[in-house]
Amino acid sequence: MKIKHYTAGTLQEAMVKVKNDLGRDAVILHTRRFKQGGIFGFFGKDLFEVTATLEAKVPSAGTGPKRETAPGLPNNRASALEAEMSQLRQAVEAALLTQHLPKERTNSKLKDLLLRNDVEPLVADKLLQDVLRQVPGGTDTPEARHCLEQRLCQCLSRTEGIKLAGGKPKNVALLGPTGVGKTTTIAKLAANFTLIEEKRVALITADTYRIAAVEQLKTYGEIIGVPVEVVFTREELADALARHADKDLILIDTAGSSPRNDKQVQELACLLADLPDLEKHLVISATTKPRDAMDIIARFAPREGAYKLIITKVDESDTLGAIVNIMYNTQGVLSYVTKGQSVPDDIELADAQKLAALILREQNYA
Ligand SMILES: Nc1nc2c(ncn2[C@@H]2O[C@H](COP(=O)(O)OP(=O)(O)OP(=O)(O)O)[C@@H](O)[C@H]2O)c(=O)[nH]1
Ligand SMILES: [Mg+2]
Repeated sequence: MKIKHYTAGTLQEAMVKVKNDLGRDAVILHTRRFKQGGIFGFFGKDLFEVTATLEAKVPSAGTGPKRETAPGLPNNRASALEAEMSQLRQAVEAALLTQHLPKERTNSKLKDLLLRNDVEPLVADKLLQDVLRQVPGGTDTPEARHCLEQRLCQCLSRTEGIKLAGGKPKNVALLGPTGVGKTTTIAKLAANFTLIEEKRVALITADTYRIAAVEQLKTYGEIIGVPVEVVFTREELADALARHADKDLILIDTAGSSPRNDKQVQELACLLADLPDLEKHLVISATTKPRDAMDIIARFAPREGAYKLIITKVDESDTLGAIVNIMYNTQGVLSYVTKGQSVPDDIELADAQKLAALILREQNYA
């Protein structure tokens, strides 16, 4: 029996060497991981060695002629080893299979496009699977592209801005991490509802962590011509809301909190808990890393569907995939997209068709 050893940086690479050299009938006899180089076993490079042969076919347990037990090994130990080898072989073959899937499935132009847009690989795969179900001919056709656009639209279709209540004030609080644009967005909304829709608006800020934050909102209030209240407690917030019962819209600014700071997140939740008819809009920057965005949503809006999402700074991000990831993975409703620092211009209602088209054309709002 001719036994050969194959070494590589990963087990998969070593197995590819085995398959290339011995073909698919290679029998794996042994695998091991070892370190090369380094000092006293430290800092060495991890390597994998696969020992394989072509000639000694190991019959599978329970089938074929009765085989002889390997010398020195009791019967049950030999079959345990055999089972282990068979499992290893199956695992390696499965790994090799995914490595050599037809290009169409793993590397289509549409998938590349989604990945370039920072859509997470898993989300991209799921979207393309849906496309393939409707257009079985493959993903690199105009039909598939059209179908993907529709699928993206569907994924982004939960959109709704602020709907005024009529007869009583609509209370809207913006919350989210620091510096994402909460106060600027409140100014944009206040200006649009006051100057364009001619509604009565009041602003309340609960961001008393920084003097500058209060001054920032007061300045916007003066320019737009709307009253601004500063509150420190839940009771003061409830009183301020009651004082503006004659308004159409009351926008509440909150202090930015780190999602990792439990105390801040808890304080914010307490401040806003049980307020009548309060609509919460979670503000997330389009530049946020996908994993961080999911973390922010989990921390600030743990109850699914109980919040709307404002995506800010889309002008600062090259890609819009972050919005797809969030909408695919949550039940949130998109309300607004902000696209610059200019008040009141740089805000618009979230529009699923526009977002889907921008993603497919690899364009952004800038
Ligand atoms: N490019 C860009 N900048 C924005 C946008 N929205 C806000 N900004 C800028 O982001 C910075 C922070 O905005 P703020 O509104 O103060 O953010 P915030 O979330 O209230 O910040 P904290 O109150 O400190 O948590 C400012 O320089 C804004 O002009 C946007 O859509 N695009
Ligand atoms: Mg602020």
